[in-house]
Amino acid sequence: MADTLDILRDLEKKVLWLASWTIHNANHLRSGTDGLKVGGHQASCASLATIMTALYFDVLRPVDRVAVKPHASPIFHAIQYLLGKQTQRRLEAFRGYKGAQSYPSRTKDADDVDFSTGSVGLGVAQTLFSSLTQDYVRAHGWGLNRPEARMIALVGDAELDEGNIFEAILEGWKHGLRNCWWIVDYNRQSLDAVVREGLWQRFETLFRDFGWDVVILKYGTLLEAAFKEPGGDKLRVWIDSCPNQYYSALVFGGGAAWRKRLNEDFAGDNAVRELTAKRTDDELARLMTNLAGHDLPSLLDAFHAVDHDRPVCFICYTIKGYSLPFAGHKDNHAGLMTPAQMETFRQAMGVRPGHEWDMFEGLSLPTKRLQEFLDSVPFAAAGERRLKAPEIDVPAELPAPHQAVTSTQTGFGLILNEIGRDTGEFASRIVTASPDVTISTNLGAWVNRRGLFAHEAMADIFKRERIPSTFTWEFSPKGQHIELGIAEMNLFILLSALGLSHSINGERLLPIGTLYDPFIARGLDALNYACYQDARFILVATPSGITLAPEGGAHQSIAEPLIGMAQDGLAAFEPAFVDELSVILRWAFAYMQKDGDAAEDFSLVARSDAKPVSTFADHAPEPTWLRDETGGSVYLRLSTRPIEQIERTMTPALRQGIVDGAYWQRLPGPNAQVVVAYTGAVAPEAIAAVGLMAEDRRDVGLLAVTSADRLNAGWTAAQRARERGLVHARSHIERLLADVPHHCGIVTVLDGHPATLGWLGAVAGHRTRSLGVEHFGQTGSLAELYEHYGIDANAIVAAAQAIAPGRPIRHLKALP
Ligand SMILES: Cc1ncc(C[n+]2csc(CCOP(=O)(O)OP(=O)(O)O)c2C)c(N)n1
Ligand SMILES: [Mg+2]
Repeated sequence: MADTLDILRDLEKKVLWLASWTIHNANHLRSGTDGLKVGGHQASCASLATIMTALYFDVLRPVDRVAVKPHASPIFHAIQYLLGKQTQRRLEAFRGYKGAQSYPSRTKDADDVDFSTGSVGLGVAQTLFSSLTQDYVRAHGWGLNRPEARMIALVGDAELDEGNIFEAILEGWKHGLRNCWWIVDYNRQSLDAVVREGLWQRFETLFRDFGWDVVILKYGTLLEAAFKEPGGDKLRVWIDSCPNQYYSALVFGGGAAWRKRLNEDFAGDNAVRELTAKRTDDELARLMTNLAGHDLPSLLDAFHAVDHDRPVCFICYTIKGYSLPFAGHKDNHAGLMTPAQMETFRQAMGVRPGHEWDMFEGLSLPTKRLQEFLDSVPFAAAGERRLKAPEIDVPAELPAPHQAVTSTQTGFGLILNEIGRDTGEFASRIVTASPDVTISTNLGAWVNRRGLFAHEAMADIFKRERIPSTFTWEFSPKGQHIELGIAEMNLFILLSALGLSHSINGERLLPIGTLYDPFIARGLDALNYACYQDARFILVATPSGITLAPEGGAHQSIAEPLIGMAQDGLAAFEPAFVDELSVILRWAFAYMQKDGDAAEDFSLVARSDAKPVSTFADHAPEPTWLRDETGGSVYLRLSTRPIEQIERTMTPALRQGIVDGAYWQRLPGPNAQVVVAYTGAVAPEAIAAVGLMAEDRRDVGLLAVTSADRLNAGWTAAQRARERGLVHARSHIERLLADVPHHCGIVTVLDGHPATLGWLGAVAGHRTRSLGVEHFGQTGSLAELYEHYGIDANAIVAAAQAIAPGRPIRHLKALP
C-alpha cells in the first residue's frame, strides 16, 4: 500500500502538471490567428486532480463508467495520456481543431469518454439513468456474464443547482437505484463566486432522504493528526466554523496569512499557538489546506470502504485551484496562470524546459516502476471499453392497421399493440418510456401486453379487485415499459442512457419515448445531449400543433418542426397517414441501429445527407462518404386528429419516398400553375384545396412531405456534393421538383412554423408562399382555428391565387 501510495502521489502530481500545461500550451504557446481567447479551467482541474487520480489509477474497474465534471476535461485527457489512450498531439491541440475537447465528448474525443458532459447537471443524471438501464438489461436476462458496473459522476458543487439533478434523484428513488456514485467536488465555489454556507448539510439530508448513503470527506490525514495534538480540538472547531469566504481568502493568502489570522484568533491560547508555531509558513499552509479531497489516503479508504450497491454521495471537500497560485480566489474559475507563474510552477514540479510532455519528468520514482504500475492499472487492463452489440433483426414490414378514418397517434398505438403480440427477439428489445403520459400518448395497449418494469413484481390492485379498467398496470422485472414521473428532462436522459446500452452494456435496446409535442422544449437540452453523445432512440410526440384544438394555446406546439430539422442526430418525420407511419417506424428501427463515426467530418455530411444511395445511382462511382449513412435517432411528430386514410398499395417507390421525405400524391402536369406541399395533419385541407383549384386550374400538384428534415438535409448534402465535384448528385426534392414548370407557384402548409417548408421554393426557383402557425394558439374547433391561423383550404387557395398565374378561383369563400 505504501508503495502504491507513493506511485499515486507521483501520478497525482503529473496529472495536475499535464492538465495545467495542456491549458497553458493552448493559451500561451500555440499560435492563434482569430483573436479569440482559447480558455480552459486550471482551477477546476486542480480541484479534482487527487480524486480522479485515486479513481482512475486505483479504484475504477473496466466496467465502471464515469461522467467527468466538464471543466476537468484536461485532467481526464492527462490520465488517458498516461494510460496510453491519448496522444501528445491531441493534448497539444487541446481546444483546437481535432484536438482533445474542452469538455469530455463521447463522439468528438478519441480517448474513450464514457459520457459527454458540458451542460452542467446532465452528465450527473445520466449516470443515474445508466444505472437503471443496467438493471433493466440484467433483469431481462442479458449481459449477466459481465460484472455490474458502477456509474459514477464527478459533480461540481455548483452543478447541484441544476434542477434536472433533483428530478433524477426522485426518479432514482422510485426505481430502486443501485450502483451509482456521485462524488461532489465540494470546493465551495461556482463560476462567479463562493457559494452559500452549509450547503453540505442540505445535500446530506436530501440524499439520505432519498435512500442514498452519504460519505462526507472533510479533513485529510495531516489535519486529522494535527487535531490530536494539544489545541487540535480547538483548531478543528475553528475550521468547522470558518465561513467559506474567509477560508477561501486565507487559502489564497497562503502560510503567512494563515499564521496571522490564527495568531489573532487564538491570541490567548498557547496550545494552538504552539501547534502553528512549530510549522513553517509552507507547512502551515499545507496543513490548513489538507482537505480530504486532496488527500489520497482518505479518498482511497473511503472509496474502497463501500461494500454495498446502494447509491452513494461522497461530499469531498476540495480547494478550487489547489496547488496553483490562484487557489481559493473567488475569481479563479476561468483564471489562467501567467507565463511567469507557470515558470515557477514548472520549477516546483521539477520539469525541465523541453520535457513538459514527458510522462515521468520530475517524478520521484523510477520510470520503470511507474510504467509497470500504469501497465497494470485495472481500469485500463481490459482494453477497449466500448462494447459492440449485434443488430436486432427488424421485420421487413411492420403492421399497418387499416381504419377508414383514424389519426397517426391511434395508428401508433395499434402498430405497437401488434408488435406487442410478437414473441421474438425484436419485440423483446423494445423498451418504452413516458413521463406520466403513457395512456394519453396511446401506449396503453402495448403496456397491457408487455407490462411495466420494476425490480419487484407489483400487481394491479384494480385488476385484482375486479374493478373494470382499460389498462393493466402491472410491474415486474420483465416489464418493458418504464413509467416516469412528469419530468421531460428525465425522459430524455433516460432515452440517452437506454440508447447507449449497446455500447455500455453490450446489449442493444430499441427505446421509444413518448411525450406531448410542446414539452419537447421542456427537456430540449437533455435531448440535444442525448443526440450529441449519439444515443439511439425513437421519440414519439403527440398531440401536436393547434390541431389539438380544445386543449388550447398552452399545449400547442409551433417551433417543434424546426427543432426537428435543426437538431443534429435526429431525423424528424411528420406523417399524415398511418401507412406512412408504419413505413417510417420500420425504417427507424433499422436506422437507430446503424453504426457511424460521428466524430468524422465526412460521416457527418453523410448523416445529414441521409438519403438512399439510389439518388446517385445513375452516376457511378460514388465517393464513400456519400454512401456512409451513419444512423441516428428519430423524432415522429404525430397528431390526434382522425383523418380519412387513403386506400393504396405500398409500392417500393412510395415506401422510399416516404422515408426520403416526400412523394407526389398528385403529380403536377406539364402546365401546372400550382403545387400544394403539405405536412402532417393538415393533409385534408391540402387535398380539399387541390380539389377546389382543380375545377379551374389544370394539373395542380399535391406533394406530401413526410419529413421536411430529411428532404432538406438531402438537398444540402447534394449541393455540397456538387460543389465537391460530384456534378450529377441530385437530392430527392430536386428530382421531385425537376419537372415542375418554372412559372408554377408552390403553396406550403403545415400545423407548425411556416419556415419548416419555406425553403422549398429555393430548390428549383419556384415562387412560394408558406402557410403555418406563427402565433400562440387558443381553444376552438379545428375549423375555427385553421381559419384563424390561415391553414385551411381557403387560405391555401387564396395563397395560390396570390402567387400563381392563371384565372381566379370561383369557389373561394370571402376571407375575413
Ligand atoms: C447548463 C449550464 N449552464 C451554465 C454553464 C456555465 N458554467 C460552467 S461551469 C459553471 C460553474 C461550475 O461550478 P462548479 O460546478 O462548482 O465547478 P467548479 O469549477 O467549481 O469545480 C457554470 C455556471 C454550463 N456549463 N452549463
Ligand atoms: Mg465548485
